[in-house]
Amino acid sequence: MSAVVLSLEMSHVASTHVPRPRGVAISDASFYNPERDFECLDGSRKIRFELVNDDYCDCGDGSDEPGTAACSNGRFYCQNAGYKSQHIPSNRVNDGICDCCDTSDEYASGAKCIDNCHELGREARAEAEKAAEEAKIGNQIRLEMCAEGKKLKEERATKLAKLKGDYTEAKMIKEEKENIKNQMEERERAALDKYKPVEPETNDEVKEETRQIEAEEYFRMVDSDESGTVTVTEIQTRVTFDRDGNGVVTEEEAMYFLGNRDEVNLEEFLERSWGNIKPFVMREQGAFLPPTPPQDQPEDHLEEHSDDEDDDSSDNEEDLDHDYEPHAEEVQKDPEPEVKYDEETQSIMNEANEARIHYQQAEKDLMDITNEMRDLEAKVEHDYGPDEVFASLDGQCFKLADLEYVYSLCLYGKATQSAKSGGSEVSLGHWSGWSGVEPDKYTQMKYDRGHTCWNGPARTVDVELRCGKENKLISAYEPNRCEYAMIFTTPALCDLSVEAQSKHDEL
Ligand code: MAN
Repeated sequence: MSAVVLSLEMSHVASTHVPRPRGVAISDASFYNPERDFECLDGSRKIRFELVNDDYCDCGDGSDEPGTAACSNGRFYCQNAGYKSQHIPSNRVNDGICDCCDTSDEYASGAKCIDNCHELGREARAEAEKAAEEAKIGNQIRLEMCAEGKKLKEERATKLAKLKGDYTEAKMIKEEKENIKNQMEERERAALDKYKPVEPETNDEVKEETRQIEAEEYFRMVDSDESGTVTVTEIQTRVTFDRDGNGVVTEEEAMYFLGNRDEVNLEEFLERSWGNIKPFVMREQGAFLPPTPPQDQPEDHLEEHSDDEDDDSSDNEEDLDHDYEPHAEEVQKDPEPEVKYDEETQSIMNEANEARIHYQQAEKDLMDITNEMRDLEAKVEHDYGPDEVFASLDGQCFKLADLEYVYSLCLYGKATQSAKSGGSEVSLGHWSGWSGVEPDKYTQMKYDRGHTCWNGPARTVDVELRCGKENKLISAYEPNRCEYAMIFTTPALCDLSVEAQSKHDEL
């Protein structure tokens, strides 16, 4: 039998002009020399050449039986002329199933195999041509993406340098405005002092004691959660502290009253806050009597006057009084006399308000610059691949719908899933980094820290990137529960020099 098999092998091989036993690749032909004993490819033993392909497994690595199914771990080589040559496990030889398109694996089984290598080759070539055409177009776009990426990098560096200058300037302006504001507030406090009711003559000790009692009472009232500290939030809930009368007690306004702290305890309140708070509380309570209270004016006149004031005055003081809701015991009283300040005090208050507004604007400008710098710095840190090719994709989002969900992928941002049936968007993950293995680092990206699955892990996405003539999300699925996979085509990966190299390796 072995002689028959051997002769068959050699005659088959003769047609390829390289004499080698059946199932041996051209590249391995030199190991199978009929003039010499055969040495198993793993070097484990030597056998007579006649024992190669004798349908009996002698080598541990199966290398003596490449053309029979005698070894469980051998490999059979199909030439597949007209298509791609390949290796199949040798135990599939003559098993009645056609594995090789040239039918060579079923040489003695009687299986009716048809040689369709040429047809497969034609199809593969057509596809390769299409892919090459796509890669050519993609490569052109890739070059444009690189140019855009480099431009973006330069623009970002220039912008960052400018912002650093702006930051220094904005910080100076803020400090300047803060100084002006502090000075104006000092003047405002002094001016408002004039309006304090004349207190009966008391000695200093009694005065201090009264001050403490009053401050403590106020502290307890404002400390609504009775935590022992008054916080910015607690201050913000009281209209008394709306200094500029715009209807909102800003954090900055609140901090002013807390002596630039987030929260104060009673001791600190007495020391730092009460001095700032007191004039406003008194004003709220109507303690600053107008120099000439319109006592004998009829009520309707008073109201009219008050409306007029509200209408044509941008003065915040009036707004503040207007917003103020009296306490229950005060509701019984007749309409409170309109608090009027002398011209100079009013003008100081207006100037103080203006100074506060300018300071707030300067503070906002500085904050905007800081935020912009932080965003830019994050972008400068990003790895945009060779020649910044992926930079222009930063922030771009791509969507894809299947039967149940709409998936979205924002590059360098986050990936989401929205059920078509409604409900809130589910985060599948945030940009984590490139996860491909060198030298193909830029063919995989990872998004993680998505919404946690019920009784499961936080969602993650692995994105595979492929060369394509457009940036497009072409596939999104969930291979394992809460582990998602996406395929994204991009011209960024259509590098013709790399393409040409891999084609060459393949054929
Ligand atoms: C949602 C979707 C699914 C996911 C389940 C897990 O229905 O996010 O993709 O598998 O939650 O409970």
